[in-house]
Amino acid sequence: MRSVNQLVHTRTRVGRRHALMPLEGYPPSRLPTWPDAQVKVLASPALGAQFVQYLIDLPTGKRGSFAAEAGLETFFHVLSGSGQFQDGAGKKMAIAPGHFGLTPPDTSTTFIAADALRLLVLRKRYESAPGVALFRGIYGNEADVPKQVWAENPHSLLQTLIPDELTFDMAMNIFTFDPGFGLPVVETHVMEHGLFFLQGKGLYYLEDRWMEVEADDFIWMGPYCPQSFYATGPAPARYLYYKNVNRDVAI
Ligand code: UGY
Ligand code: MN
Repeated sequence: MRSVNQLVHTRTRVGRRHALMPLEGYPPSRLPTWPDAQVKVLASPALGAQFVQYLIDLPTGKRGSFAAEAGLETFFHVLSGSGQFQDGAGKKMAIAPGHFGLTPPDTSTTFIAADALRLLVLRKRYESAPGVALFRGIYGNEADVPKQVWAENPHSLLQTLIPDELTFDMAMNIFTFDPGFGLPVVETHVMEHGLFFLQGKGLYYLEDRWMEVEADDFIWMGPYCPQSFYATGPAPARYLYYKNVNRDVAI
């Protein structure tokens, strides 16, 4: 919250196929299954996205859950805090910063905060494909996921949290760019992104404009939104982004 002496000028931009939304602009809401949490709905179909992404602040000692819902898969990533995760398929794990998981459709997910948890959660309708078996839940910590040199440039590193296998219809990746480095072209593609900026700052190209971005910004990029990025400032820039992958286009 800004002080009463400050201006309300904003970097927020919402367009037909992109949005840049710094966190300060989201009023928190509550959800029936997360009664004690402050929830920010970062992206939803109302924006144009074909997924729902949440930022959830769960206070110490509290719990929240998503019920099993037909066809909906659930990804989570722990930004801060610690506690317990369990899903309706019997998976249980202690969670701390960097832990993530992807739970298959029709399975509940529950979180209990030992120390105030800040979670990113993304839910979408799983797209099955003929001859492709449904995935099993996958869980880990970003610290254990190798940083691979991306685009033949050791100043741009990519971590692929979900294996690039046909059974998965989504990617969740973390980019780390040294200052001055980024995407070498303006990309334009059918896949959409939900992007949470984790660290540092930089310039993001969205649609037809360069925009300043920094930690705690959320960006939605819809299909065919022209996009590019380079890191500025003294520290590497890191962002976690969702991408729908591995499926044909319904016509
Ligand atoms: O995977 C991607 O499409 C990625 N290079 N896009 C992005 O970072 N905006
Ligand atoms: Mn992209």
